[in-house]
Amino acid sequence: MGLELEGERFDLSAAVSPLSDISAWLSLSDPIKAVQDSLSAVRKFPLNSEPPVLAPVDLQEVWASGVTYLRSKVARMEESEGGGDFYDQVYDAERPEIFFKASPERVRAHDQAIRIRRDSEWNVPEPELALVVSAAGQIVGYTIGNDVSSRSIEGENPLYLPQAKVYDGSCALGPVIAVNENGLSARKIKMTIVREGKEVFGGETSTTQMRRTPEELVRYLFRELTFKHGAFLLTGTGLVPPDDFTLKIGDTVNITIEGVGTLQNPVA
Ligand code: DO4
Ligand code: MG
Repeated sequence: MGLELEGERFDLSAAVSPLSDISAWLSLSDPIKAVQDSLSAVRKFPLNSEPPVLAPVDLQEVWASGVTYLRSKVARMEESEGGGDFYDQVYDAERPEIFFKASPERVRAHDQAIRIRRDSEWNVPEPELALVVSAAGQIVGYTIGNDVSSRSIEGENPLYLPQAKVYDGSCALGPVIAVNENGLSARKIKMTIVREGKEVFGGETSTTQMRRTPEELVRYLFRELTFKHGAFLLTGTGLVPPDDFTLKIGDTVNITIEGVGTLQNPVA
């Protein structure tokens, strides 16, 4: 694992052995303090080369929250062949929508290709703030998640949700984890989609539009599940391209979250 400090990169795993990988870090009792305590040791291990950017996940499951932004609720009610009242209900309900999104080997890193399903005609990226959660249930950092989804399969029948959401290349995470030292401040989330050199979609939202708090979502996820290696939890999308838009092979999706960076993925 590497650590970036004021633009310089260091070899965190060489400096501090409990920080050898993401699961070792997330199983510590206080992962944020462990990073803070490493700061003087890590400066002795600068990284002089440009290491490859891997997805910041090793053994963690990726879960996702849904219908946490008004824009998501409205889009899903419109696409749903059955009218989609349940989206309206879950938006206001005490219990949030939380679903399994990806096992680690299905997650794509920054610059790796995400995929659209070959049996789906309407496909979109979903730019989401992803919470990095320790084994103890503490939100220790943030990264960027892309919950790539089939709107046609999801709209046909809500029982098809796992097929709309979970398939090879349907999730990207990265490029880095921003350690959560001060809680979640308002962050802009921006997405552009580029096709043959031209921007075909651009939009922006903010985490202030989220109807639920990150802590509330994590509390529900951890109610009856344990995560000995920690977990990732996507917090839902507030950006939905217009209904006549579908992703195409060859597009590039760029998602930027303030304080985290930009996650870029070509579509295959
Ligand atoms: O209910 C379907 C999925 C919702 C979702 O993924 C989102 O709101 O981001
Ligand atoms: Mg989503």
